[in-house]
Amino acid sequence: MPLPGLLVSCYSTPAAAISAQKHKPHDIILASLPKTGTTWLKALLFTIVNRDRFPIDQSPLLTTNPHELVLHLESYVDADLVNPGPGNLPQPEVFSTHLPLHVLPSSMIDSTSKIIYTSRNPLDQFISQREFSLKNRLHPDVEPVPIDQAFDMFCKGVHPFGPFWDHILGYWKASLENPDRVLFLQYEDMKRDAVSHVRKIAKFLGLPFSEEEEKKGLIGEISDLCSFEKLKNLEINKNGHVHHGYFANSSFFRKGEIGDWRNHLSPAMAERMKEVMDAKLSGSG
Ligand code: PAP
Repeated sequence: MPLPGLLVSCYSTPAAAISAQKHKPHDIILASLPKTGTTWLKALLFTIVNRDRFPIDQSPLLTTNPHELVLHLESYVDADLVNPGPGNLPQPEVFSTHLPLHVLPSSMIDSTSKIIYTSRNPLDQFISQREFSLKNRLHPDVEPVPIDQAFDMFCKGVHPFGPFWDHILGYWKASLENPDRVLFLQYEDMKRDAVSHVRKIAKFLGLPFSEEEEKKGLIGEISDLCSFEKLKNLEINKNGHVHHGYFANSSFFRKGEIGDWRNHLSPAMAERMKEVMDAKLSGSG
């Protein structure tokens, strides 16, 4: 069965999940559904964690796509590597995953790894994912699913790493039960105030900014370096590909806006999503 918007990813397979189960616990895990702010958080986490190694004007982000700096656990299924990572990664190591919480390796859940989760309005996520898939057609001979049908499937939870409500709720509940271990973020909040989120993330990771760093404006510099406009316009992100050459770097930087769904979906579709969210998320806080 085709997935919404031709969403066939190179790592959304049961084998990938099983492969990820074999991995060792890592220090920092960035968890997300696709298209909820993963690239942005990868840039931020890499820069926050490595701020003593790289001055902002010499950041590897200026010449490397964020997906090459923070690796994706499930991507290693092809190479069948049990413990991924270039080996010379600084501590703490940062990895990302799109797996739902209940599929994460138990060693990771039980360990002292910190988990940062990013969520996004599902309507914007759906459009972002669809546009990405149309840009990166892994099977150009297969006709894209019409948007109405894709949306219907999405609302029924048929999409990679879905249903989205289970994905969100799993990490949300974990963040309530273990606020020191799981930080739940929202893309929209970060867009409104990136600077305070940089501070919050660093504190959560146990790497708070010193008074001196605050004074010299490092938080603002990190926020600017990782901003949509800055990253999108870097030469490396205008050209090149990641994930075994499947995905154009530029396609990870489309619009970076809140509410783009309004340009693609009808009010009736939005109403349907509201009903789904009311039904699935009500009472969760
Ligand atoms: P991924 O899960 O495949 O890595 P992810 O990075 O989560 O994708 O999502 C991409 C979205 O984040 C895009 O949204 P859009 O399609 O609505 O435009 C992309 O533009 C947006 N994005 C990427 N980098 C940033 C950033 N630095 N700040 C804000 N939004 C960003």
